[in-house]
Amino acid sequence: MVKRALLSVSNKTGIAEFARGLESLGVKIISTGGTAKILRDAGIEVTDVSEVTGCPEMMGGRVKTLHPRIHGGLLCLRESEEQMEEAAKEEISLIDMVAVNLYPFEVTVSRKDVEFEEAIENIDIGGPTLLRSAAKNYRSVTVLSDPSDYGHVLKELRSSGIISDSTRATLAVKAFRHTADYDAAIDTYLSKTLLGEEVLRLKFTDGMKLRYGENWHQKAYFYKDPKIEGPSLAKAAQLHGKELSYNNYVDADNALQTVKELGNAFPAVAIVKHNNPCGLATGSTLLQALQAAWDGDPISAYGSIICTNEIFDLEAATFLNGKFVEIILAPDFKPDALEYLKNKSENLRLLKLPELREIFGTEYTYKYIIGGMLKQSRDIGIYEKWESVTDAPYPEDKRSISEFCLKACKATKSNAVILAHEYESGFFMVLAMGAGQPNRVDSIRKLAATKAIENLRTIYKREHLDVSFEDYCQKVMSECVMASDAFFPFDDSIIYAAENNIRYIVSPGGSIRDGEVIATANRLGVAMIFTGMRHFLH
Ligand code: 93A
Repeated sequence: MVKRALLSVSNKTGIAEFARGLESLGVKIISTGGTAKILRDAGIEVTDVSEVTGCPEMMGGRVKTLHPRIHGGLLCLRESEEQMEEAAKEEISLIDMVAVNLYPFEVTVSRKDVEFEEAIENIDIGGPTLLRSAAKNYRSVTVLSDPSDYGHVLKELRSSGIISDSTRATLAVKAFRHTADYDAAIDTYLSKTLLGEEVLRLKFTDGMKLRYGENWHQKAYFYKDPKIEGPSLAKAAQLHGKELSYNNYVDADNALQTVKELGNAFPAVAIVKHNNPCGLATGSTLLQALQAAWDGDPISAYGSIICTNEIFDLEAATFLNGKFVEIILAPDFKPDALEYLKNKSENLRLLKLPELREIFGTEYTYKYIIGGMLKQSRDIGIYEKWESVTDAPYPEDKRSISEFCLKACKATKSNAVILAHEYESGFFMVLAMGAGQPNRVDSIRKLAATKAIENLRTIYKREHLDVSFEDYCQKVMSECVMASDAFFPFDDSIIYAAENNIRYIVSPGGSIRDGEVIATANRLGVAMIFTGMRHFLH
């Protein structure tokens, strides 16, 4: 039975309707100053807290409800004869329901112009105390800390005359979580303003057990960040296929981040394998971009994760006939493509993420190492300057492909070297990449350059071109752009690049041997840009 309810809210949304509903069920209402006024104005009968306590609200409103007549009424154990006698002796009436929402501390301190005094006055003391007292005694008291709960609580009360044990328990946990978050926000603010300390507090909810971790013998979970804004795997809806694995999350996140780099101007496709975009391309259609991305590394694309900024259509779906992929992540799927892909394999995971075309809301990334957490701002941007450093001028019409190449480079594990090819006017593809090598020369010589030639051979055979393979290869390589994620420590990388007919190179620069590197580029007729921005990715 709910006989008396205390309502004290900062956010007055819906409070009059809620109080009216309670009144109609015979519940007596007690309220603090501002809330009482709103209720009276709405024609609801209210007893002031000061009448209950026998004390006026004092200290400029800092002390309103902090009184034994209130907290005794909330905390008294109904099943304890002794406590009930004590309550009667002290003229404490029981309170069965509390609806409180707190001074808006977090909103206040998020304002740039907030004064310290204003922040302090927005630390609610009485409100959290009410919530905690009510939540502690949840077996007898119903606690509402969120206006979105008014409706269903009233409904329950109307239909059954009581609030069920499970509703009270759920609301109590919610109230404690709310006060914990509230205190955490105060700690964060005061640590910074009073002590100059930054508190790293990350809150993840909805922990979901995964089948296994990176390997079968490892346990794994996925925790969602409830505060995330913009595109994120946490928001993707799975339309079909097997449950996502730990590695799927890692790779799909890379694919998402990589595609986001390319913007929304054209269809773009990233094909990710082992946390590297082995294929990346733009195209005039999704199919064209998909084919070009696939051509970047057809071998690695087996069992890969595909992400695109385009709605997945039937043409693209048909292209995947006979090809094994793990995940397709897209803003949406055309109905016929969805049907086709569902029939293709019962395991193929299809993820729909309408937010995929929106801007990322994430400012920082985190990495746990044993004993601590690393935090850094996201790697945003591709270059700080565009400085042509060689005798051979860097043509302005190579700027777009170079930017594409840098974007691919920054999504690829270090040491990363990317070769990009303008396969059709205005559309680019990763021709090959060298990733994850502990030295840069191997990324070029043993991987990127070798793989580029292999990939060109496949394309050459398929396209039945009218020139010799050597001529085709030389033409493509001499027009392509090579990007390096960090500076060249020696000039050997330039030599290997030139040996493979590469004539355009973008690198951050900044090595103590830059002079030597530039001199070698000049000697070999290579044009080079220094960007001033490194893109290590570990
Ligand atoms: O200043 S307080 O920390 N001291 C109190 O005793 C107290 N009791 C309730 N703030 C207190 N409240 C808060 O007042 C509630 O959490 C609510 O946010 C607000 C409602 O005040 P009013 O009804 O006067 O607008």
